[in-house]
Amino acid sequence: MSKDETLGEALRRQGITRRGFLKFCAATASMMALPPSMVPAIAAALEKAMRPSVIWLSFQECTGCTESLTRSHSPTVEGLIFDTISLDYHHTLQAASGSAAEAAREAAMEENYGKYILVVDGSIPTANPGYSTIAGISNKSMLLDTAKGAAAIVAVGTCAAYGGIPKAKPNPTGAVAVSDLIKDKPIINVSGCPPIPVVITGVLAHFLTFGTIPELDALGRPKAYYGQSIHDRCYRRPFYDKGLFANTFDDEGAKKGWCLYKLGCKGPTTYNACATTKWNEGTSFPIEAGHPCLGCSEPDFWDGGGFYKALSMPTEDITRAAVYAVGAGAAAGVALGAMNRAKKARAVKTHEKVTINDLEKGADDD
Ligand code: FSX
Repeated sequence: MSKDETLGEALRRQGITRRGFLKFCAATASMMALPPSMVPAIAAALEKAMRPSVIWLSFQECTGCTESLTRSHSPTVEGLIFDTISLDYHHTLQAASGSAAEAAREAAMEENYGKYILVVDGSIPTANPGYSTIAGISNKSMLLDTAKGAAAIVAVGTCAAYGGIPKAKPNPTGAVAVSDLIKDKPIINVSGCPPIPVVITGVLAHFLTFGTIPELDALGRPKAYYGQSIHDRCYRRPFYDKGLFANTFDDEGAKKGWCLYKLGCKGPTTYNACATTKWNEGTSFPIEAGHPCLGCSEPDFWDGGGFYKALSMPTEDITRAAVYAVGAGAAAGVALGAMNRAKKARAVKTHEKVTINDLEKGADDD
């Protein structure tokens, strides 16, 4: 696809039928978490869409984010790179290295100044410019330079979005997030360690289709994917509501698939789409495999008080568990539970951030 032709023109040139095109649009709608009624609008927008240029920088990270992208299934990464976007520079996937790679970055910036999407994974060390360099350029300086001509920045992974594991105490490199250094560009945080591949491609597809960034939550994440907590959409939620918990990884509750809350599940304080989108082409997600959610899409998840330490149990749920145990006689307990549920529902509805501390405080207040 040449950079001067629209996506619609390119697809027709490749012999894609109208039916095939609409199928692609339906897949794009689902990838962007939009309803099927949006398919005609997406088709109209994609007909006219130009191929955007993408520059992808990787700083302090484990390459899990790129590994995640290369496992996206709709569209395939090959399609994404070669047909839909122009990935002009990617530290891990490109063949060029050293000064040849830097020349490619500079050429892409010059050619598409003001129009390219900058994708960043990894945090940026600020304690010493020599901690992480590429072709002799410090990460901070490369970010500041490349951000200048970007139309928008996608911070892929919790490291780029919030500092992630490199920022965990005692943060020896002085790691910071992209948004700590860049203040004058739209930034979309696609958090998760790693982030869900379909969410990465969904955000890029949104920009390609509408030329705008999606609606974001208070932490800069697309609401379409991060609007609800893992707990809200978890298939084990009915067990939580009935007070049925696994207490160890091999007890009867664990074998019966009961709620993992007491084993440290951070689902109630974690906002992401794992429970609905799932992983590996929609096969499963950690909780379905019997492991508590670690809360990896939230800021400072590594310092959050222990992966297997239970969040404090809100009294409403102990009350509800008691009601299930003793029958309908505990009307007062039900009323108290309803009041607290309403309080929590309000927080979820308005997407105020419900943190580990809030839940612990809620338990004390109750
Ligand atoms: Fe961080 Fe990504 Fe975790 Fe790893 O690039 S979000 S350590 S999965 O690789 O940045």
